[in-house]
Amino acid sequence: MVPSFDKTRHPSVQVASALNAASQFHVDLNERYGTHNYKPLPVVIAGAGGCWVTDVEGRRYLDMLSAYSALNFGHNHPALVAAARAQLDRVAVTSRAFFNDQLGPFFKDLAEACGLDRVLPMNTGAEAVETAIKTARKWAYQVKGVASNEARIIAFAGNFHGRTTTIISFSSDPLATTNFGPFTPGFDIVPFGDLPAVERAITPNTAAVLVEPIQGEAGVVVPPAEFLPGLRRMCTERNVLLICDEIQTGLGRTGRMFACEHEGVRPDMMTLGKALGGGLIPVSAVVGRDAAMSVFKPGEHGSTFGGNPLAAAVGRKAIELLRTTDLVERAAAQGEYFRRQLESLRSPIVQEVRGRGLLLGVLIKPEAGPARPFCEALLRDGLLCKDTQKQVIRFAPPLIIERTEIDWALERIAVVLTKV
Ligand code: IF1
Repeated sequence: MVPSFDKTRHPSVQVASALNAASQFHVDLNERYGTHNYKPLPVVIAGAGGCWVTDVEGRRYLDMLSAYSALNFGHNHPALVAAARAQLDRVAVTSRAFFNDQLGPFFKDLAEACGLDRVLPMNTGAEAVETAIKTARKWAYQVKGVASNEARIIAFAGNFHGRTTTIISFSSDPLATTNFGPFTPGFDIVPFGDLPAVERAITPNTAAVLVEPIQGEAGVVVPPAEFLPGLRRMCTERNVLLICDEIQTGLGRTGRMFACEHEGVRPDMMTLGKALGGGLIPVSAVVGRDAAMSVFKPGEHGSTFGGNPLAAAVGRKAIELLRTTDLVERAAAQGEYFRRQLESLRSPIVQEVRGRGLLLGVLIKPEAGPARPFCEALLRDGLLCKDTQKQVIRFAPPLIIERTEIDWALERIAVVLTKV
C-alpha cells in the first residue's frame, strides 16, 4: 500500500544554500514571467514519490507540507495513479450535460463515507465553499423563510476558506483583503472558540455557521473541546445550518476520517477538497443533508469540470483507500508519536506544539524571530515544511509516512530548533 520509492538514499550532507544554474533558471523564469503572488522556498521540484520529492539538482527532500494537505496519500500513490490512468484511457471529461458512469458510484461512496445524503461536486476548495454558501442562502429563503436578500452567515476570526471575492469578504486577514473590495455582504465574524459570541450573533436571518474544525491558516488552532458540540446544539436549536470546512482537516488528516468526529459532531454540510483529488487532480465537493442539498433545481448551479469522470474515478479511489486501509489510524498513531517527540525536544525556542493527528503546528517564541528562517534551514537539511502566521512551523506530512521517516525528520528538526 505504501508507494515504493527509494527511501535509502537520503541526502547525507547538508546542501549549500545557493542555487545552482538549473534551479536558478526556473526561479528566474518565475520571477520574470510569473505573477508574484507566492514567495516559494528556494527548491525547484522535478519529481516525487511517496513522501519524497526530488529537485532539479537531484537533491531529495522529505515532504512535510504535502501540498497543504492535498497529499494525504503521498505523491503518485500507485493505486490512485492506476485509477487515473485507467480512466484517462476511457473518458476524462463529459460535462454534466450527460451522465457518466463514474459519478454515481462516487456520489454514493462519498455520501456514505460522510454519513450524509447528497453530494455536489466541484473542483477546488474555494468553489466548494462558495457552493456551500449558495446552498445555505437558498435554504434560508426556500426552507427557513428568511426575507429575500437578508440571509446571513456566521464565520470566525482567523478563518481561511479560499481566495474568491465572496470568501475573502469574511476574511480577517488584511493580506487577503486589502485592495480587493468591494466585498460581498451578509457575513458576521465572531471569535473562534467563543460560543456565547455565536449565541449572540445568531438572528432569525442566520442561515448558517461556517467553521473549520481546526483553523489551519490561523496557525493550526484547535478549538476548546466543547466548541463544535456547542455549535451543533445551537444550530439545531435555532434552525441554522452547521457547515464544517473539512477541506484541510478531512480525509484522515487529523487521525479521524473527519476532524469533527473527534467531538462526535455531524454537520449539516461539509466541504471537502485537497486530498479528495488523491494528490493528483483538483476534486472538491459539498456533501450535505437532503434538507439543504435539495434546494437546487436543474440549471441553478454547476461547473464545467465538476463531477467529471476522471475526478470521480480518482475521488472514489481516494475514499476507498481511506475506508479499506489503516491510513486514518496511521495518521493518529504517527501524529501522536511525532507530537510527543517534538515536545520531548524541549527546545528553548518552542512555545507550544499543537494540532491533531498529522496536522501539527510548532509555535516559535517571538524572541527567536519568525518561523520562516527555520523552514529555510530545514529545507537545506532536506525537509520541506512551511511557516504560517509568522511564528508557526506547520508539519503535515503524507499519512503514509513511516516512523523511520519521522525519526529522520526529527533529527534535523532537533538541530534546527536547538541551535540558537
Ligand atoms: C493558498 C493555508 C493551507 C483551506 C480551507 C478552503 C480552502 C483551503 C480550510 C481553499 C485552502 C490553502 C490554499 C493555499 C494555502 C492553503 C492553506 F495556508 F491558507 F491555510 F492549506 F493550510 N478551506 N488552503 O485550507 O481551497 O481553493 O485552495 O482548493 O495559498 O491559497 P482551494
